[in-house]
Amino acid sequence: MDHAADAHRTDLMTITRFVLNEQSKYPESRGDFTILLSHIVLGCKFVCSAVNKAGLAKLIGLAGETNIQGEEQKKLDVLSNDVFVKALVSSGRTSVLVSEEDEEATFVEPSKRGKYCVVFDPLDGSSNIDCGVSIGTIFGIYTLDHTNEPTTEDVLKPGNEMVAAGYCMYGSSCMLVLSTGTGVHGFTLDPSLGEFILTHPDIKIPKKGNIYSVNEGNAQNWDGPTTKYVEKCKFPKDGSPAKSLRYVGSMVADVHRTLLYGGIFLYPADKKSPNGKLRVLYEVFPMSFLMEQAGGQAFTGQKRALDLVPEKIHERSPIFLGSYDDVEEIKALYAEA
Ligand code: AFP
Repeated sequence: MDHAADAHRTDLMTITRFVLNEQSKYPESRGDFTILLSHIVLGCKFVCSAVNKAGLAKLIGLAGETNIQGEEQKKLDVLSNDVFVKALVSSGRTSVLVSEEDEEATFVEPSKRGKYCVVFDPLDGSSNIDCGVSIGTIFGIYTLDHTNEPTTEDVLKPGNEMVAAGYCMYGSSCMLVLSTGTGVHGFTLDPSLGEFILTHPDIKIPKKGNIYSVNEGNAQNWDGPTTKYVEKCKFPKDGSPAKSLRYVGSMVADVHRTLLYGGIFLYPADKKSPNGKLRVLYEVFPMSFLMEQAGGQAFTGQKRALDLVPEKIHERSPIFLGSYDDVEEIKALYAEA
C-alpha cells in the first residue's frame, strides 16, 4: 500500500483551508479576504452547476437584452451576474463592484460595505455556451484605501495594485485558479464533496512554449509586429519547429491552456478595433496578474499590461500574454517597429 499517496488523498487542502493558512502568516489579518473569497467560491459553484444543467433547464437562449458592449446577453450571463453581485454584496466585504454585464459600477450600501473592490466578468466566452465549450468567470480584487464615499476611481487603478486575481473554468472539470500575489494555485471542484481541492500547487508557466493562440480570422487587419510574429510562429527561420495553433475563443480556456502548457495568447489591436477586444479591468488585468505570478509576461504592444491605468471601467486593450520568452519576442518586434 502506498501510504504517502494515501495520506495525500485523505488530507484534503480545500481552498478555504489554503487561504486560511496564507492568512495566518499575517497576524493583523481579520479574515476579511477569506470571507470574500468564500462568497466568490459560492458564486463559482452556483455557475458551475447552472452551466452543467443549462441544456436541461432550458437556460440556453437569449434573454432578450443587449449588454453595454452591444453583445446579445444569454440567460446564463444574466443569471451568473445576479448570483455574483448578490454573493459579493452579501459578503459584507465589498464597496465597489464592476461587472462586464453592468454598464455602471455597483456601489454597495453603507451598512454592507467592506474594504474590497471586485471587478469581474461573471461568464466570459458566452458565445461558446450553446455548444458546450469551456467558459469561465474572471475576477480581480483591489483594496479600498480610504473610508470616504467610494467612487469609480477606487477601481480605475493599475493592475499592479490588485491584491488578488483568478478565474474559474467551467470545462471538463471545474477549476479555480487563484493568485493572492504569492504564486498561482489551481483548485479542482470535487463534485461529490462540493469543495475546491488544491490539485495544482504553485503553477509555473514553461519559459517557452510551442502553441500560439489568436483569432487568425482578423489577420488582414493586424498591424506589422503582430503579422510578423504570427508569420514567425508558422514559418520560423531559425531552425526551430513551427508552433501549433489552438484557439477556443473563450479567454479562460485559452489562457488556462497557455498557463499549463506554455506558449502565447494574443488579442491584438486591429484596424477595426484599435484597442483590441478584451476589457482591461476584468479580462486583461486578472489574466496578466496570474501570468506574471506564474513566471510569464503580459504586454499591451506598448507596455507591461499591469502598468496600464484605465480611465473607464469598460476600457479595452490589446494583450499578448504567456511564456516569458514568447512574449519577449513580440516585445522585440514592437520595439523595432
Ligand atoms: P464572448 O463572451 O462574446 O464569447 O467573448 C469572449 C471573449 O471576450 C474572450 O473570452 C475571448 O478570448 C474573445 O472574446 C474571443 O473573441 P473573438 O470571437 O473575436 O475571437
